[in-house]
Amino acid sequence: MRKFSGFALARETMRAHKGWDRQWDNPEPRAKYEVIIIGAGGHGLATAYYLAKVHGITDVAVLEKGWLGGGNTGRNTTIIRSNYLYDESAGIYDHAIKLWETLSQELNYNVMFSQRGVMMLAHNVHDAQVAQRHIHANRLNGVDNEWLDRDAAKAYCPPLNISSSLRYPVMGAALQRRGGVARHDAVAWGYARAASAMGVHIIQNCEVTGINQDSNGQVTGVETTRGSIGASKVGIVAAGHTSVLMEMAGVRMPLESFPLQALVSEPVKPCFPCVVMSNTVHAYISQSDKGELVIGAGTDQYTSYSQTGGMHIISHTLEAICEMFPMFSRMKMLRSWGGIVDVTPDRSPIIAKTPVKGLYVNCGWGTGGFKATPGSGHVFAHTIAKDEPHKINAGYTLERFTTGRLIDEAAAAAVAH
Ligand code: FAD
Ligand code: PYC
Repeated sequence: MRKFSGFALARETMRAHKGWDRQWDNPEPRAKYEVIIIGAGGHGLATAYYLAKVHGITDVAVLEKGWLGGGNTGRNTTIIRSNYLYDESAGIYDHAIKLWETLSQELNYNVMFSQRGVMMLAHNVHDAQVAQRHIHANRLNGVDNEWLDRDAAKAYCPPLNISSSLRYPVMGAALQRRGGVARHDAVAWGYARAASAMGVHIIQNCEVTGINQDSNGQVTGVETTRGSIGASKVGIVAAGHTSVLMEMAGVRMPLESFPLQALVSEPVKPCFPCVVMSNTVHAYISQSDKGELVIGAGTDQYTSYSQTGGMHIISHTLEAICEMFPMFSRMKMLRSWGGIVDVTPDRSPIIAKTPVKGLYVNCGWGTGGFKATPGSGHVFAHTIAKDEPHKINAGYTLERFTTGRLIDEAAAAAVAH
């Protein structure tokens, strides 16, 4: 991957994104397609791309109620890592990192993937033990992760306050060097452009309002605000709204929807070298290529479809950030926003067939699905094309919530939810 610096980076970004809104067709919907994907976020667009690229299925429509990338894909804080505890998670998230590593070349679009390292702080003995358990489990799965003592954490991230007088002093950190960030909207645009070039229709301002089935329970298409559209396969990839759509097909989902917030500061010169997360104090931070500090909080504690969240959640996060990084205490907030995440009881996603023939679902990514975008699209496309899961998503079934074979990654989620 080429490394850009300063001015060259800005020039490259402008070049990559110039005319982005004209780089794919925005056609009228046809009466029928082979496959319909509901939701033009990163996961839906990646699914369409891999259906076309890997499986040769180009008769695909991606239906989006708003604008492409306007959901969580355009609202997230872009942290990418694969340092999860369980085998299923290591499988999907590391599959995704490997795809991230060549995604700009694959899409011929600079998604600005930057492997600057993700450091997760430990503030007490319990945190340190949990972090070390993760490190060992990750290594057994071939995923890089290493323990840094307090001074090594400070050397990796000089703005970090390691004073022992902090409310939650830093005792050390787990560092995944292959982790990092990417440019969120470029991911959506890159997949959209590449899928469109292979014949996929991306139809914005087209809300799905019903899912049609024949008398055998086979999907036959969808109702939308732009009329009925037929298809024998439909994939739902509509983070935050999955249970509403699945209910249209008569399936009740084990999901709850919560607002999750983030904010950015005014832009400043490069001063923050990596990504730092703390589960214990519910705060994480990185610096975007535009210079803003990107800061995120935990979810609100009540279910809601509002794309904003409680002020007390971000003020709690900012208290923690200012204590860990005192040099930021006088910076101004530029904007804050929220997205709706859907959360399963075991905090792991569902990427699966459903009880309705021809209906597939990809959801439940909670606070952490951006990092999975390429891997999720890749295995979901396989599931739809072959009508059976890829080995990487074989465990991410809907049935696990009735059989009890849970994955249970809550502790590795890194963001309270
Ligand atoms: P989306 O991008 O939300 O796409 C779903 C689309 O479906 C939307 O565009 C929506 O309009 C559309 N839709 C919904 N209903 C309908 C309908 N009826 N008809 C047609 N279209 C419909 N993850 C990480 O890995 N790292 C992070 O740092 C991170 N930070 C986050 C910070 C915040 C504040 C938030 C909100 C999320 C964060 N996430 C993070 C989670 C991540 O953003 C999501 O898991 C991921 O982007 C989901 O992608 P998606 O394509 O499934 O969903
Ligand atoms: O899953 O790493 C993550 C994450 C960071 C911020 C929100 N989610």
